[in-house]
Amino acid sequence: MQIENIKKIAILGWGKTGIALTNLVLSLKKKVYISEKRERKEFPSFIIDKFKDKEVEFEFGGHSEKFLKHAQLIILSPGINLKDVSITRIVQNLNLPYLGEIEFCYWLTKAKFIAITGTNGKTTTTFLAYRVLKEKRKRVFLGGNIGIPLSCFVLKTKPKDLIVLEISSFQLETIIKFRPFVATLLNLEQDHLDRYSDFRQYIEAKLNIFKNQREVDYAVLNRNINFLKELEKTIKAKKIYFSSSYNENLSCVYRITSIFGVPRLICEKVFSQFKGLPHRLELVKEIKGIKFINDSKATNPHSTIWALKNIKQPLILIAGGKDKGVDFSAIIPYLKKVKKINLIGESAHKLKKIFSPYVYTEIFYSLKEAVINSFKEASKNDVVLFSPMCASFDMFSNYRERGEEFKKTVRSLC
Ligand code: UMA
Repeated sequence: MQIENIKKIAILGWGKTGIALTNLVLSLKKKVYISEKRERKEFPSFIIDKFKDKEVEFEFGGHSEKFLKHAQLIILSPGINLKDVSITRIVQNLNLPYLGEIEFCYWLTKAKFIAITGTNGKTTTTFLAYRVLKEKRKRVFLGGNIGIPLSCFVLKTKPKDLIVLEISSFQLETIIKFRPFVATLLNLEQDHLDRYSDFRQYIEAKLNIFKNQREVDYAVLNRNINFLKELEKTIKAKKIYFSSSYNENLSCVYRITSIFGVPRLICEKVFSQFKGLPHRLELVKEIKGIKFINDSKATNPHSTIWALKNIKQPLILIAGGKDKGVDFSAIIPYLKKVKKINLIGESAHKLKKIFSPYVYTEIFYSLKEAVINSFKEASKNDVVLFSPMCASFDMFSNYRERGEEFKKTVRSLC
């Protein structure tokens, strides 16, 4: 498939990725067809009009063969689930080539990719690897699942540049030739089991990160991962290991950046200046000796375990959200410091059943109510930790919006 021969491209899903892709495809002087399941009224008219002026065609309220048949290639947003029968039927019936945003962008650059995946800690690791490399080299780009679509900047990159990319299992499902120079697997825990039929399928998607690598490339691996022996056999790239006995994210950054000859001292300088990222164990405020911590990015139980391991004080935990079908009982051994769990969202009743034999739990109908009650119940030197262990989509558009709501409520408390 030669990009020069493709004149008409359909983009499925018009979120952050879809919008960035639209701009990219237009700048390549190709005709764009947007197909989006949400209704037209959910998008501001001025944005639609702006793209209509550029002859972009739209289909809202679902995806149809009739509309998509005009295209020669389909690019899928990461949120599009290829196991959704309505999508597979269209793709099969039309017999059109399809791929994801990462693969499409990969065609357009010769820069070297440092791709980082894993269940937890990938945003922090990606960000720190970027910051450290930036100390040594001028032209380093940051993007991917971290919230900056690759489509936004790929055309600015040159062959000697580095792209540090956080890459999710969703994005890895639709790669074909994408070949990172450095591929990193941080860890693997149960997640997204609402999209994958079992843990194995989720692992398979993640391992795609290594599939096109060659002997000259690098695979950065966690020595403490469960099935390391099995994994090693399938990897052609040079293997470099880090351990999770010390801080997993930092150990990994040392290893990634050592490939580019960055001295440890530079890493240490960057780590010491790093104040953490928003929505990840973020201290929002201390009121009457009670610390409020926003960990809205914790969208699975293992991420919440990380938070519980890192907080030493007694705490009230606020949790719950959209259930992704994962096993929550992994949290139980870490509940010793937890005085109470205040639950919200779609999974609240399920979580109550699991945790109430071990700790007092209560259900609230909004995050605001849960925060206000946690404040009433907490004592001096306690922590109120918002670490939902679930996705946000039952009550919010994303984890950032959820975290902002937590922070807003906390700030209004006194
Ligand atoms: N849509 C359809 N049809 C469908 C499904 C969705 O039209 O069948 C539409 C939705 O109505 C919506 C759009 O597609 O308008 C959303 O697309 P998307 O879900 O791919 O989301 P984007 O806004 O493009 O954001 C994506 C990532 N989201 C997901 O993978 C779900 C963002 O990661 C990422 O930051 C962004 O691209 C830029 O690369 C978020 C995430 O939750 C943070 N990622 C998961 C995680 O980290 O666990 C994987």
